[in-house]
Amino acid sequence: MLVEKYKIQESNDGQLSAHKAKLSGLTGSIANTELIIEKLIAFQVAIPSWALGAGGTRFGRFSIGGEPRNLEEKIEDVGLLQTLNQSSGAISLHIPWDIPGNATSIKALAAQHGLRFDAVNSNTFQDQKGQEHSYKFGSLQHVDRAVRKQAIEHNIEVIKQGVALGSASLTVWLADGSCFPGQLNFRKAFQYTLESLKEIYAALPDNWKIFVEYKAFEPNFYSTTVGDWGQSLLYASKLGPKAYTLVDLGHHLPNANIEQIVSLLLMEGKLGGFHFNDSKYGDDDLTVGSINPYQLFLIFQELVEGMDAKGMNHATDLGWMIDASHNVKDPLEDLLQSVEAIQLAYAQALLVDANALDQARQENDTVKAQEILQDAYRTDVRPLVAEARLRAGGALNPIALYRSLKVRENLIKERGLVTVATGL
Ligand code: LRH
Ligand code: MN
Repeated sequence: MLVEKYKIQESNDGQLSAHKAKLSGLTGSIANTELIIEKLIAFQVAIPSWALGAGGTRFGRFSIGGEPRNLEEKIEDVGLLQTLNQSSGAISLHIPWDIPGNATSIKALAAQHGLRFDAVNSNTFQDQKGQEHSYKFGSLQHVDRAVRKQAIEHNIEVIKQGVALGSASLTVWLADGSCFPGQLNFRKAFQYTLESLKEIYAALPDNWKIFVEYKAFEPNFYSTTVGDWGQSLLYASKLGPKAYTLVDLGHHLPNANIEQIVSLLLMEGKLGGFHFNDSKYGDDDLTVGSINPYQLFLIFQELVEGMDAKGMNHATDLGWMIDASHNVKDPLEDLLQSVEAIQLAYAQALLVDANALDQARQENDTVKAQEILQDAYRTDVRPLVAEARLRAGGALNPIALYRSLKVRENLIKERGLVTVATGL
C-alpha cells in the first residue's frame, strides 16, 4: 500500500504546534540538538525480510492477514515503513526464504521505495526440498565433507545473489551444535567449521564483509558451535580482515553483560553489526526496547563512545539490522516501534557528557558516573527523534498515521485474510 506524501503532510500539520512546543522545551536544555538531529536522520536501520508476517512458535501461529505473499510485496511493506519513519532505508534478505528471482527488477523496485539491500543471510539450518544432504547433524561442522561442501556452495550462491542486489555483506548464523554430551567432538566441529568458513571467505568480493553470528542455544540444547562472542571472535580473527562478529541481542545467556561485549569487540575492530530485538528469557525476538530499554541505552552508550574513539562513522561503519518475530502484534507496527526504540537509545547515548563521565571515572566517583548516564537516559528525547523524521519527510507519529490510514485493513482487502509470509 502506498502512502502519499500529502497524507503525511496533513497528519503532521495537525500535530505541528504541539511538537514544536515539546521540541523547544528540550532544545533549551540540550547543547548539541542540531548535531543529534542530523545524526538521527542519517541513521538507517535494516528491516529483516523474514519478519513481515506473523511468526509463531512450535505451539502455534496466529495469522494477521494481509501478509506479503512474495518478495515484491515485502519490499512494498518495508517501503511503507520507510515512508512513515524515514529511518528504515534498507532490507536484509534471507535466502532461500526470499530468493530475488530477477535481481535487476528487484533492485529497481527497492530503489523506487528508497531502499538498499543490507546483509544477505544464508540458511543451512533447514533442509530444502530435493536437497541432497541433510543438515540434521549440522552444516559447516558436519563430519561428512559432502555436507560441508553443500553448505559452503549455498553460502557462495548467497554471496552471488547479494552482489547482484548491491549488498556488501553476508551473515552466517549456524544452528550447528549438539543436543547431548558425547554427540560431538568440539575441536573437530570447530576446525571443520573454520575450514568451511575459510572457503566461503575466499569467495567474498574485495569490498564485502562476513558477519559470524553467535548464539548460546536453540535449536541445539547442549552445545552450539558458534556459541558465544569469544568463539565468534576466534573465527573472525582466524578468517581475516573481512570477517566480523554479529551481536544478536537475544543470543546471550541470562544476565550476560552485552554492553561490555560490545565495548570489547569494538575495541578489537571485530564488531560487524547487530540484530536488534529484546528478550526476557531466551531468543524471544521481541520488540526492541520492550523489555530492557536501559540495556539498549547502555549498549548505544558503549557504541557512541567506542566508535568515536576510533573515528568511525555511526551511520555507515556497522550493520544496523533488526531480527524479530511477531506472535501477537501487527508486524509493521512492531517494526515501527523497534526502529523508534533504536533511534531513542541512540539519541540518549549522544546526550551523554563523555568528558564529565571520564572525569567521574578518573575520580572513581561512581555516584556521579551513574548520575551522568541516567540524566541522559531519563531525558525524553522523543521530540528530537520526531523532528528528525519531520525534516526527512516522515510522519511525526508513524503508528498513529498507520492506524488512521487503516493500512492493515487495506492490506487484508488487497491480499486476503489467510496469508503466510516466508520467514519466521
Ligand atoms: C537465529 C537468528 C538468525 C537468523 C534467524 C532468522 O536465531 O537470529 O539471525 O538467521 O534468527
Ligand atoms: Mn539473528
